[in-house]
Amino acid sequence: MKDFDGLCINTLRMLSVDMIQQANSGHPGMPMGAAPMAYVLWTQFLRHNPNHPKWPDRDRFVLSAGHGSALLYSLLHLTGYDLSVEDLKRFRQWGSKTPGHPEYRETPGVECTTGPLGQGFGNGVGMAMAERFLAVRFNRPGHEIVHHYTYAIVSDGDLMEGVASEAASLAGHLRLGKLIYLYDNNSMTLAGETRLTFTEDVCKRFEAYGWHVQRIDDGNQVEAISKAITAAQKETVRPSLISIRTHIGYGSPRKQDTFEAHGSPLGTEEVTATKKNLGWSVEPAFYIPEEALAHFRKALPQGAQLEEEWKANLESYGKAFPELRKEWDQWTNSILPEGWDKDIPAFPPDLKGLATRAAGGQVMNAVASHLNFLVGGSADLNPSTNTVLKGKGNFQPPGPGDGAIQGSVSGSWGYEGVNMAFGVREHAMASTLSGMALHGGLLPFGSTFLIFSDYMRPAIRLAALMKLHVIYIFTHDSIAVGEDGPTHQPVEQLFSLRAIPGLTVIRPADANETAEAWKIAVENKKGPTAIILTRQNVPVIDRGRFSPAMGLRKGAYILSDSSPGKPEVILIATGSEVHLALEVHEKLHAEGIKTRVVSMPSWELFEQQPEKYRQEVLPPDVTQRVSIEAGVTLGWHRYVGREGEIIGIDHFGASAPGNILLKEFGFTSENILHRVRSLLTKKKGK
Ligand SMILES: Cc1ncc(C[n+]2csc(CCOP(=O)(O)OP(=O)(O)O)c2C)c(N)n1
Repeated sequence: MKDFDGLCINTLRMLSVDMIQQANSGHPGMPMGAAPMAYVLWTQFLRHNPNHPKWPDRDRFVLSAGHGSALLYSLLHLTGYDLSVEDLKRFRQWGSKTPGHPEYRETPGVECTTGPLGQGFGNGVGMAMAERFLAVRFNRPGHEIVHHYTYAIVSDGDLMEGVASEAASLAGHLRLGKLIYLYDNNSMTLAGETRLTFTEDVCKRFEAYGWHVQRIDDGNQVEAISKAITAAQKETVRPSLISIRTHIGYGSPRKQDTFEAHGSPLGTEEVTATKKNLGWSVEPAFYIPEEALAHFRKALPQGAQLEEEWKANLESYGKAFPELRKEWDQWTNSILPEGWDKDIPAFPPDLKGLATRAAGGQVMNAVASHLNFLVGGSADLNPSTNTVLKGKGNFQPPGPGDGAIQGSVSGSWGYEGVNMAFGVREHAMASTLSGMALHGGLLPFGSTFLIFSDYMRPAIRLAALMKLHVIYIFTHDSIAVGEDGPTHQPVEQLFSLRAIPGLTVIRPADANETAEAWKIAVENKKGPTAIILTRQNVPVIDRGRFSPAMGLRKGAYILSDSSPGKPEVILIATGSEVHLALEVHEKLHAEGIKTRVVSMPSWELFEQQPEKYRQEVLPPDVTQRVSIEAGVTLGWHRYVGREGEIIGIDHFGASAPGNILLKEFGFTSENILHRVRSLLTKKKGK
């Protein structure tokens, strides 16, 4: 290593160490060991513009080992992003731009929130998928407006996590040649050496996934790292993993190569010892040699020039292909084209009914006919979730393909296809969807059975935290799934999804509410939306007789009311239970009991309404309320109050035909009627 490289690398190391010491909290080991690879990548390869972190054709960089955030903040400061030394000094403090783990939207230049290991790995794969899709869609000979790499630094912990294995397998299959991951192979995790837990041959594993794998034995070898990244770039077909042997806590006399270096500040004595050991001046803290800073800051003029060149390219592209340019602007600014929803069908009343998953399939195809940036698919469940976008091709690597995937998609075969086959990899599906949304230019969706949302939950939570525009479609939404039995029958999933802050959960009652749900999901740019759909047919509600489905936009609305005056009892139902509420309403009405039916497809949307509206729908003085939902009762007291009745299911389902299960578990109009009557009697008896 040249002395000058060493100086720059030690600047990264010591800035990170000082940040962590000042905060008295953080993870110094990883930044100290991985600083050389970060230095090489950021000063020799990464095409970015610190003055304009959102430039669309920048390379993406993901620090998947998010606990090493101090390294990323040091890089951002040194290369000239809007992140001052004062910000570094406030690492992990209230209101600072340098939170404990990198957080998207909080710090300029942070491409995604990381920390839960493995997620960044999956996000990066999604970014690389987006790059391929957009490149094929927009690039024309001589006019390459999409051409960038996705880089990540990944750690032992990342590669141990299942989501990374899923995503790696998918990336290998998809031949994402512009994905380049640097593996900080330091043989140490939080609690000990990897020989306790992680003894497989990682490189062979990645080779088997179809990755291009290189090994570097000494993580301080700047030239070797540089050569390996160049070789990775030249490999245009396979994604690349460069396994780089590093030393956690490099330079610390007492803590290097120990797990103590992983997650605790070195301590003042050890900081001093480390600085002396590396030939660094002990004082002042946060010392940045001028020549090192000047070197890192070359990113500013270089980045500006790269972006200028790209803009000029985009200009000439626009002249040659004005229509495409218009589309590019629309996609990258997430602008919905005029009339995007005009072909969404209005479903006529139908007592026999239609499964909302079937309605959903029709609706999303109508949306997709105008919204070409809607991309996605399912975790091997397209024939069941009805989420094929017909005739819009399969997102597959170019090459031999018969043009059809059995039972699901037909059409072209290449990166231009919008139908993404995620395979049986729910977790990677969710994580890559987030990566696509983070990349920009696409509106991604993914689907599976509601029960398997549990397999996606960590990634859904992060999508909500990052406020990403992603659509999840979860079908087979209750015990009515039937014969497959309790393993496949969601009971607690609806509620557990509602518990995620920022996730809008919508469980439409019928086909027309499903259409409204899709409109909301497409328009809701403030965070992810989950649309929950039935397997079984549910009646299409007669909107001439009952209120229009547009009421869904408010989360809950009065579907039917015994007028005039206030109701005696309010039935609140969601999804497939709404038609039951209507049946019960009819019977109560005939008995002269004033009843209101409220369809409540979305708690989150309802909570966003003004109090006045909420009180109109659920007047505080009408305390006799009954909720009906084929899921756990947890939480429903919020709407039925202390005196209300909750009809739900607080145990697992069973294997039997769906209609039998609904009957056995009390989802019949008779049982509901019985419960309502006893509620009314109880009240009178008081
Ligand atoms: C999903 C998940 N599980 C557990 C943790 C807690 N954790 C943070 S870092 C870490 C060990 C990581 O080891 P490695 O990835 O090798 O990082 P290094 O020790 O090299 O810094 C663990 C278990 C986490 N952040 N995410």
